[in-house]
Amino acid sequence: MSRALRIGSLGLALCLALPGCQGVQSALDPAGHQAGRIAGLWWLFLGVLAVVYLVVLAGLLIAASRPRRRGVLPNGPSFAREERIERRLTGGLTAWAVGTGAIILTLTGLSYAVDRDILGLTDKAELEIEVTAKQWWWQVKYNDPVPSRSFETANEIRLPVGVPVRIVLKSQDVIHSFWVPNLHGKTDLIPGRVNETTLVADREGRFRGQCAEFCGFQHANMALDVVAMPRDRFDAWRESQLSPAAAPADDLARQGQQVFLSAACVMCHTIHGTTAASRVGPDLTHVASRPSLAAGTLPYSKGNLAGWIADPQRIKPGNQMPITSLSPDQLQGVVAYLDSLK
Ligand code: HEC
Ligand SMILES: [Cu+2]
Repeated sequence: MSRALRIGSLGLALCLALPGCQGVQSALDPAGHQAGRIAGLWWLFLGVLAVVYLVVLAGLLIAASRPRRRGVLPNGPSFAREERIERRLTGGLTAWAVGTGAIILTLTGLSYAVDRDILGLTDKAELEIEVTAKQWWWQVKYNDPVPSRSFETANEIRLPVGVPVRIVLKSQDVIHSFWVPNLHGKTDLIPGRVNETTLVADREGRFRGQCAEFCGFQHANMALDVVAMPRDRFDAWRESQLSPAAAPADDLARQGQQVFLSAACVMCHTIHGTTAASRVGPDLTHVASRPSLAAGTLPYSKGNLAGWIADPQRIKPGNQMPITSLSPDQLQGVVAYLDSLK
């Protein structure tokens, strides 16, 4: 056992020494209770199975390197000697079988215990966030018992540190899978079915997640971030998201708002405080406060926003947003308007 642990910690040390192993997206850098239990189990499996592997290999090497006995034993066949060898072999094989059984049973029992422990958080959730997967982005709704205090964002989940949050998982089209490795294992999102998982973050940070079930052409561009923040900052953020969109502050943005509300954009997007109230695409009420566009495809910047609106199909071919033909002036206005929606 101590040997397994030593091998485990050697692996961990090696892993942490490699750039990219710790940091943004790794099941081996747990930031939440469940991910911690899963990582612990993973290291234990690795350690135990590595020892088993080495023992089997050593046995194989010893057996292969022993000279083969040829012909009759020097002293001639001896019944007592055969019997001794037979007894030793039987003892050895029995110990091996019992050992294998014990290891398998222990690992199974521990997996079960970890599973129970992880599920035990379900009843403790204090907040509820509904995540609907779509080809190829995540709609994120913060449900509140008071409907007017519910709001919607996209491709980013914010949580208060230390508070278990129930994540209700739905899919609109095909099977997707919700996976934020630093916080928890995977849960599938299945059309016509509601699944649930619970997330809790033990420390502040931004943890990258992604769709973990191949769901079509742009599956790889279906990322989401989980941002864990202190409770007071989370509450302040929540209040800011609840406010309707900022009114355009200058002529360019005002002209941009007009274009947005008269072009096709209004058929698919919501901006609270305006007449745009469609839910085909992401809610844009506070789009400029998000770190990325189109589910992690582009980092948020004014230039990328313009590039996306000008030709979303070049940036993320096959996605559900068509090209809307806008004149350069109209595009400039729309970008100025959306960029003011902090
Ligand atoms: C047919 C529906 C449709 C129309 C019309 C449409 N969009 Fe979209 N839009 C979408 C969908 C769907 C996405 C998400 C694409 C993805 O990430 O796969 C999206 C994404 C976006 C995003 C990125 C939001 C984010 O948080 O990632 C912006 C900004 C945007 N649209 C602006 C516009 C503007 C401006 C117009 C009008 C010129 C427009 N859209 C027209 C459906 C539409
Ligand atoms: Cu997906």
